[in-house]
Amino acid sequence: MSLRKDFLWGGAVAAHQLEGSYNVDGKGISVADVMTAGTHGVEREITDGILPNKNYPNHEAIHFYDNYKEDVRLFHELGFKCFRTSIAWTRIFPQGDEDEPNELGLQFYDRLFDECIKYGIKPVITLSHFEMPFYLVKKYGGFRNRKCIDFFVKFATVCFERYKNKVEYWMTFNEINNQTNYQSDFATFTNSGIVYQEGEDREQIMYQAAHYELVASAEAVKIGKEINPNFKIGCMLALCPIYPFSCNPKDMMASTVAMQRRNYFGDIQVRGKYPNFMLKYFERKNFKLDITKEDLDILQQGTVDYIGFSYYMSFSIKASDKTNLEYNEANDLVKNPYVPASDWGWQIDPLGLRYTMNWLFDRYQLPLFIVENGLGAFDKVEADGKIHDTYRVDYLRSHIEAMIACIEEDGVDCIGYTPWGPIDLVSAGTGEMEKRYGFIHVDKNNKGEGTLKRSKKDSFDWYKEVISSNGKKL
Ligand code: P53
Repeated sequence: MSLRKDFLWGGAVAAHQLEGSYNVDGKGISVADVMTAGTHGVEREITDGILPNKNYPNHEAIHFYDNYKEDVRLFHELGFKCFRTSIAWTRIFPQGDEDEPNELGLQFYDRLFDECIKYGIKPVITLSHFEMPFYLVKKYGGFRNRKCIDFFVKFATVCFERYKNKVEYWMTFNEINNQTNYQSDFATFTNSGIVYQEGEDREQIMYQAAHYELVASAEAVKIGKEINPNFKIGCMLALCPIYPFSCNPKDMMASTVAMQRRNYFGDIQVRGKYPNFMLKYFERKNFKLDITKEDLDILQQGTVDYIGFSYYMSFSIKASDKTNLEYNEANDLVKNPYVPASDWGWQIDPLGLRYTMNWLFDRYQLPLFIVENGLGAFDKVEADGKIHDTYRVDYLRSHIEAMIACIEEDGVDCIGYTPWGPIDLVSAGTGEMEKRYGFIHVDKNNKGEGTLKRSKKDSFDWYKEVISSNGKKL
């Protein structure tokens, strides 16, 4: 086994992190539009609407909305076979509960997809990538409300119908499992539009929202396949494997539980039903969840075709007395002494990608699609005016090597690789511009200053060769 001839090399972004033009052509305000810029260690602030004198980095981002032609041409120069982006929900349904979609928003994605297709680049589309309408948060409480299932399904249906001849690969919810970190205000807000009130049982609310999203995802898959049976619709999981800290059987069991708890979403999206360990957990916690017989039927009818996942880092866990029953992502994870970390503390572990691919393929036997991977790093323009980003190349090379070994030696079926942020963009986690992933540099700093001019980093030529040699020249 080796890389397929049609292996989908490309890059991945999300609408809110690069488009800008946040209030243009009828677009509504999304959850990303009410988040300020933070830094490593300083969380982004979630404000109640757009307030004066705050820095909202997604409002302008890198102005891809007007610059997409130049950027797609650069992607073509890199040799992209595909380009993963999302459709900003608020361009299509500005508030989220309208009867009719916004035609100007739909037209933007027609232009963008046509531009990609012109160069033979397949659009790979995420429907909901941390950018649900803020109005749905205010009026309905986000995905704590069952009504959001219908709003999402309507949005998905409109997109499937409109782009059925332009887009083949879809994903429903980006990193749907990130919200298991319910202690963070950020994760559940970006995934599900949840704003917690004092004293609420956050965990129960998260599982309820997650359930509605899983139902919405399944219903969308089902409808999508009716609209075009050739669609490939995947789930999208943030796969951070959680290793046992030691070979102490208790650490091993803690790792098993943590992996189950973080990744049960995939079990449902692939197999169409809740795994027993989750049903038992809900029972034990005495959660009162609204899960109906109809919901369970829909989950079975809308299973996915492939496993889309992001891989950036691995975690590890040390058992505490109560870990097995009360696993808590925020408290139980520990630093791994065997791997280095990025400037943002993300543990760099290329072999972990091979482990993860095996774990996913053993579990699901479905094709894998690595739809995000990369190193967020500070770049410096050197005296010769260029960025010599060897650290970025080192990171990507080691991960691609692990991926190819996994395909060739372990026989894992993997259809593509789209590293995160081929062009510098706004960080989701911190809102910074200077946490950069790109092969293409964008002249803009954390304060929002800069010309937005695009230029190639050293990694640009490197990745171009990787693609043209189909992974042979690394
Ligand atoms: P940033 C956390 C953990 C793993 C992936 O992240 C994550 C997050 C959220 O921060 O998000 C994904 O920009 C996400 C992208 C995001 C990318 O990883 O924080 O799908 O939207 O930009 C990188 O460095």
